[in-house]
Amino acid sequence: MKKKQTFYITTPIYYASGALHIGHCYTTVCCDAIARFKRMDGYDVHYLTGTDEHGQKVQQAAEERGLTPQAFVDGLAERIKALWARMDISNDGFIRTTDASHEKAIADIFTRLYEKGDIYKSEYVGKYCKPCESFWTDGQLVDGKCPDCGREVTEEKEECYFFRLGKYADRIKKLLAETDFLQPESRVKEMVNNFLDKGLSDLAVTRTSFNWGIKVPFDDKHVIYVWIDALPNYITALGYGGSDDGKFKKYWPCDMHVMAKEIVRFHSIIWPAILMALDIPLPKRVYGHGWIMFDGDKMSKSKGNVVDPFVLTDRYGVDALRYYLLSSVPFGEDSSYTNELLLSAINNDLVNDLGNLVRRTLAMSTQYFDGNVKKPNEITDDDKKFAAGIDALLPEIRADLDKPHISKALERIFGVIDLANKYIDLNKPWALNKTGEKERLNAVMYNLLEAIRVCANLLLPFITKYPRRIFDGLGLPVPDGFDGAEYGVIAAYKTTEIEPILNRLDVKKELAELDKIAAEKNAEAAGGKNKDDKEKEAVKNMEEISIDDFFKTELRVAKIEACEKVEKSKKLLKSTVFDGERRRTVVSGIANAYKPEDLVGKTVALVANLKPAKLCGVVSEGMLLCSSGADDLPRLIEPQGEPGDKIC
Ligand code: ME8
Repeated sequence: MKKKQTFYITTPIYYASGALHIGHCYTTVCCDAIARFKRMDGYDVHYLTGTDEHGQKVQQAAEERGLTPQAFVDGLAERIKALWARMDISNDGFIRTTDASHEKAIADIFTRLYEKGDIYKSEYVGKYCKPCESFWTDGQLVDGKCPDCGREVTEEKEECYFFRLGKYADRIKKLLAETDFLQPESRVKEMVNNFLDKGLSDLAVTRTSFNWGIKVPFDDKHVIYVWIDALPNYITALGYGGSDDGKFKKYWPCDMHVMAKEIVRFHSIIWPAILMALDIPLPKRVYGHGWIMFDGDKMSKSKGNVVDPFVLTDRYGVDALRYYLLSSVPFGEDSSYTNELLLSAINNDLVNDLGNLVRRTLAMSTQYFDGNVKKPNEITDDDKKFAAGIDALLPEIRADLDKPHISKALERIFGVIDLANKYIDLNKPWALNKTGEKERLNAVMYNLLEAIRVCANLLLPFITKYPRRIFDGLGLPVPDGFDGAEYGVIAAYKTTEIEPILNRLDVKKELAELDKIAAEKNAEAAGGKNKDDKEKEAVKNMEEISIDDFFKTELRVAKIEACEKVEKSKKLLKSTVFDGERRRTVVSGIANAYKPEDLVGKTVALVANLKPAKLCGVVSEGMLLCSSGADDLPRLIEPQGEPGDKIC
């Protein structure tokens, strides 16, 4: 048997710092459509996505919630996997940068680059914000101040390791200017004008100001910083640097790294330089698509202007959101999201054009032939033109997806759907039935069923549910490839009617509903139940528990005997509490609500059997229970009783 050609495609690994939104869905669904298409087209595909879980922001976010970074990212990774399951993402791999195999491979890569002289130790000089413990570049500062908290920054030095990016500048310039490595073309100009022509300085690749990350193996004061940890995920996920690198040998070099434009620089300059330094072949293509904008702004977790894909798919189904994302955003360009656009794509394309074509055709097939339609012996010249349009689809879409012009591919399929609807109006099957022209009526129905079949076949990579139902209606198995994606393949049909894709939506009512949901969310945010809460929800286990599970938690009355601020943290207080038997240290994220001196003497509810965890360098041996209301301020639960009393 001929060996299949491989095709390796990746999304960025998304930060595990909050819930993902339809911007992330966009990249992931685009890659999914390409991966599914290639699989059906005979390729041996590997589709990788995952999560970027290290770094200062994740550490801070976890601490603010009183969680260990690991517990925090574990919860988010599960939530992200649930989103991809919801969106019918067919990824073959899911890498987390906290995977032991990744961490080991990164430590080895770092050592190798150091031994080779491509990483060296020096001093980083930059603008530092003390309260945020962050270095910023001049470009990141806002009015010369810290972009996070708005405070003054000072020039500071920090010992760190550098990657010799400058050494590879010429090779990278050639790569970008002389090959089609980076696409679309407009991104090449951005990279050359904004970065390469200005000269590439060496890149700081370690930090000492936080510790949630992979330690430099030979200098554990240093944590390997962001890009050296994140970018090689594309090879460590294939086993590079591990004991089984079979997948690396099979799938590397990558065929297509896909991402939005803001991280094209890292993928088209830093990533090739790292690979050059490691003597690893370069990926074949880096594709930087545009942004989905919301109210004229890039949709982003931190700006809170996100649209929740769970809400949209709950209301309209996965096909609707996948179709909207794939059809309404020309790949490479920015595009605005509005509820109106989503609803009009659903009503016009899915319900009116596709849904009606299928409903009408299957209903007529039942009515006129009891579902039995045969391949005709003869078709007219106009039918032949119609059939030629169907036959042209597969090669055209294949070419579109290589670019990859996904919305164009869908436009072509919906073009044939439109022609088929017109074909019904032109050939008037009801009139042929009336005049008893059964043979012609059979030919017309067959042509329509063939158009529907080929379109449903070609839609399978893009929308995952309804095309499968169409095959039920056609009385055929769902194809796993495109072998039959041409006119005239089926000798005889036995059709049945199927449930519609969706009922036509009342746009006014839906807009009001979506506005209501948004208003509720905004009200929550204004009342303090903001995105942090959503993230907290994301990491909460929402399953019901049994009474036995509940009793696994040991709750005790305890007394706070001493309390002080945790150095280097704005949110954390460190209390010494007496639990009736012993004194223990408990760290709580309550400094925004209490002064340390106010807490001394308070009787509190203690989770006494919590596994100790290190928060901002302090080992916490329990947790103090709080309630939290609309103002989002924690209020300590103050039970009655004496230290040591059980709470149950
Ligand atoms: O940058 N429109 O992670 P991230 C379109 N961890 N795409 C969007 C989007 C929008 N409004 N918002 C997000 C990181 N995306 C790093 C990547 S890779 C080695 C490390 C998509 O969570 C788009 O693909 O900020 C973008 O590049 C990515 O999410 C950024 O995800």
